[in-house]
Amino acid sequence: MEQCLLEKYRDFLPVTPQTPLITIGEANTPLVRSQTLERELGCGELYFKLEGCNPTGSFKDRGMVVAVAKAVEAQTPAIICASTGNTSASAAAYGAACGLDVFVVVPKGNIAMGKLAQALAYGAKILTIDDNFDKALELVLILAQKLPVALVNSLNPHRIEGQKTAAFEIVDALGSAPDYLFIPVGNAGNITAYWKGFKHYKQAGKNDNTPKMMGFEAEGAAAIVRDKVITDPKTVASAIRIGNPASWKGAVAAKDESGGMIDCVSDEEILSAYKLLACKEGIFGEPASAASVAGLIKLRASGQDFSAKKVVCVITGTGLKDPDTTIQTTKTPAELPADLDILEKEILKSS
Ligand code: AN7
Repeated sequence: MEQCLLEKYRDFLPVTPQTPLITIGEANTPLVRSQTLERELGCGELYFKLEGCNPTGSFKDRGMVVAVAKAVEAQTPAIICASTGNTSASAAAYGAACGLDVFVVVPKGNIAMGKLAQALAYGAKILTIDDNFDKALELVLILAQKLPVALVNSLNPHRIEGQKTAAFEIVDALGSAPDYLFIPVGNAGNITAYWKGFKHYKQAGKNDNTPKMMGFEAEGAAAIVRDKVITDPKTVASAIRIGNPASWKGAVAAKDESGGMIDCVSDEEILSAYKLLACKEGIFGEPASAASVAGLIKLRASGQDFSAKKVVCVITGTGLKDPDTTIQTTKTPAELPADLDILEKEILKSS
């Protein structure tokens, strides 16, 4: 049996002899080489880190397994988080696996259907508020102080510790760190975690180099890029509809220390990358995930040369989470009579 995340990377994680080595199959996700975009964008090597292959379909499971193991170790009876969807799905799953009560506070109307279905299926208590994610996080921080519940948002340092293992896996797969890491930025925990991971692995002698960290916010929620809190963030990529990122400083440090950048991409650029990724690579990521690829395409279009570079784009969550966006952004096929000739004509017409 494969070693679980908590066992495999225990020397790099806050794992003590008392920490339960829980797992529901997180991490060890594929790093796949591009089939088409590498050539079309003229990258030396282009890879996608498929974090949608985690058990709840997003990268959140890496940090959640550590946060929940530590909550169990501390004998906390319950966990709580605010979420745009993926954190709540992950918290609900790990909480269920460990017999904890799970409370998730989510913004009304702005969480993708698949994510809501997950929290329901895993039996979490869902508290929907008539406000956005930033307000949900604000409230949850106070509740976690008042009540005997552990906060499992990425302000919980164990989350960042777990999430940094994705950087370890990339180095292990490539034999070194890439030249560039493209990653979506919402609450900015993940970019902070990857940067920490690349630095820690370097200190341990696993890689000599570190990548330039290339973070991309959605244009309508680009607080870090604009250097101001966005009070009413808007984007089709509901996962990163966040106007006051909790790990703001971590993201800026990752950018500055690595010589990278934090930029933003429009909804149009996000949706275009989302479709390209599915149609040209066979990779169905959720809209927020496509912000990494949209960022790469944007920089290439502005003349940046990646021809001798190793580039990794993090695909943070699976597209199955958000079927509504797919249906709204593609053409629904017309219904046809069950007739052989008509079907044959249709096929010939489109081949
Ligand atoms: C698919 O679930 O914030 O910059 O509450 O679900 O670490 O926040 C999700 C964020 C990127 C941004 N891609 O990562 C939540 C939540 C996907 C995401 C991000 C999220 P961070």
